[in-house]
Amino acid sequence: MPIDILQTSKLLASCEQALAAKYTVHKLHEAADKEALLAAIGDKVRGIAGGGVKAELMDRLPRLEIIANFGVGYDSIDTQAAKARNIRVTNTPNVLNDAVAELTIGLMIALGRRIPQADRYVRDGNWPRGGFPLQSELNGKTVGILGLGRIGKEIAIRAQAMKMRVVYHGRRRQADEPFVYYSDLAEMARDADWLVIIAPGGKGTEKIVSRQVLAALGPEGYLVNMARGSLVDEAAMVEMLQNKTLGGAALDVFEQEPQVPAALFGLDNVVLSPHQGSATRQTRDKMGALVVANLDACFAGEPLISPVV
Ligand code: 8YV
Repeated sequence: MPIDILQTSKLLASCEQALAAKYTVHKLHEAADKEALLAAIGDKVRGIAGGGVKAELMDRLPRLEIIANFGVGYDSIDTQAAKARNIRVTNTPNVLNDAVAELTIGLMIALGRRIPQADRYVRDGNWPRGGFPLQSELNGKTVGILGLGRIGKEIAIRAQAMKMRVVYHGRRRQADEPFVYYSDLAEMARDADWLVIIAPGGKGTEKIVSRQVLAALGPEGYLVNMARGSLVDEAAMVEMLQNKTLGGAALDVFEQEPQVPAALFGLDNVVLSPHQGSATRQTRDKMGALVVANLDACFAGEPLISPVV
């Protein structure tokens, strides 16, 4: 008898095919009547593929053994509730480091040189009337990385290739890293030209990029958020981008995705991106394979590949 799995979000076709080949998959995210689906199959489900899992859902699945999250960030999963119920949780680390780091540098150059705005300038036929305003470069600037983890380190390597000076803030100093450590985020923001956010979301980091930190980054400073919208005081950020007390922002993530504050749409000191750090075929394939491999390991009684709980 194939094992019953609950899928909670849309996954890549390759991942869905691999799951369907081995498991009986129930798609909660596609169910017109979610209650009815859970009532019908809840007591059979032994695994979840996808994120967004709260304690209430776990309680509907008494035989649940594993939640295999599609993504490195697992802030949409109540890990404490999982632990309390002896449910394992896995994520998809490492396979997306390069993709996210590449997009980070891409968005930095896009913002510094106003690439989307320049593209629009040409398309709108403005070039013959005069050149595009002069912009700024990355080289010679200091980038402060908030969260020097697996992805943060890949960003640091690439920032150095852009001839930037790298500093970082996190919970603790990392003795093996050559970069200057700031124990105080606002101090780092004050000293940096760029602040790149690549730390985990969740309660522990909620709005740590506060109005005060944004003010320290200042009118010449650029913010890049590749992590979660929850880390930033978004209302303060929007206001400060509008009145130019913050120089600019390149944003891949937002507080209420896919909703983006409409006030950002009219600003020319902003580059917007629809949460696509890991969104390449190459990387999403690897993430999907890791979801399947963790489920397979769990049900084979083998060690999980990438457990977080
Ligand atoms: C995914 C991400 O887009 O890995 C993460 O934490 O934010 C992204 O890679 C997302 O998790 C998929 O739902």
